[in-house]
Amino acid sequence: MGWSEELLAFHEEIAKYNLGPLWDVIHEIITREPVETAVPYLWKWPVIRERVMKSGQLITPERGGERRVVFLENPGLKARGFRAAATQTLYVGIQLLLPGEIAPSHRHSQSAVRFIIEGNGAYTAVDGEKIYMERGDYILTPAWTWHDHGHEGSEPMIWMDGLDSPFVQLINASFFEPHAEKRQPITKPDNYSVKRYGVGMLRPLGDRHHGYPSPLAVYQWTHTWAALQNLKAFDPDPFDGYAVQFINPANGQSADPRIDGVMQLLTPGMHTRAHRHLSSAVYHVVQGSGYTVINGTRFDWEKGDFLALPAWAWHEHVNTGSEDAVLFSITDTPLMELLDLQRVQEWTEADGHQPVKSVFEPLR
Ligand code: GTQ
Repeated sequence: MGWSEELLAFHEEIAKYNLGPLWDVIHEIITREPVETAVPYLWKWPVIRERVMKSGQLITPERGGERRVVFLENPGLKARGFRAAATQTLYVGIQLLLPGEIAPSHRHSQSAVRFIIEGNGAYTAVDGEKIYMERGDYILTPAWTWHDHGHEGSEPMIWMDGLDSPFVQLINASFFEPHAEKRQPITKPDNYSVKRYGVGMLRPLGDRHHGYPSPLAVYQWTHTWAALQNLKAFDPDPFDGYAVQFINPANGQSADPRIDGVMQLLTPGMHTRAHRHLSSAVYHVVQGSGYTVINGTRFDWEKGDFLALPAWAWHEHVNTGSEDAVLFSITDTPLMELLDLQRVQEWTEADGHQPVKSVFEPLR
């Protein structure tokens, strides 16, 4: 840095008193723009699925400290000692529940959302209601609600968990409590929230529910799929194709106040324009095949794969297959908006497309 001997001695002297010189670190603390900590990364589904199934032979949910989950760990964050994070703010785990098993009831200050990948016959009980999980469903476990999972079916059940745990850890806001009983008492009819709010635009007259948490706990695939198909009659969003956000039907806001869920459809040949935003995301490929260019690197994906998009990374999507490609993603957009930190920038050169400088080689 070119500091004089005298100044360096001063740095050492004040350090003894747990004090520091701003001039020595100001450009590390206040960078011109976000620096790459989490890296763009892709996990192949066969790699994940094989390990998740193997975990089923090695550990039970109870012995696993409540849940049997294999999580995505962003190598950029792991290298900095920040574990169990897919992006700076988002955690993603792949959970396995076998027939007859119970993942015991607990609650925590972290918000959780789930996307169902395979199997049927399992439920998640949230706040006194059993919600049966089916492929493609998006399910909420709002912060501090009791939740346990049970399996009444006959085949392994696999789903994606999305939590804001890295963010909650960063601000040291974690609270956790196990329920006194393995299974919380069921006080409502099965799929209660869908029966009352599932249509989405109608509120049972006299229902006093408003605001938080969403009165709808599960967004069933048939509705999501129909919404996307209907959107195809219109022009797609230039950056996201045909995309819908899961909202709280009582207030029109993001279904969970800290984690956004998005489902997007790319028709064959569709190539979106690149942009970047401060919010980060983790994508899961529901169907189809294609690639996403992130900061000039091409990430090829197909059904089941997971892709981490760090904060402030340029990205555009391409469907290279012959069927509609569908991407589910969770983002921290609500957090960034709440904190008034969100920024969005469009890539303006070459019709909105980045030059591709390298191709990512995923572990297989
Ligand atoms: O199912 O409650 O992947 O509490 C991580 C923490 C799942 C859950 C995770 C959790 C859960």
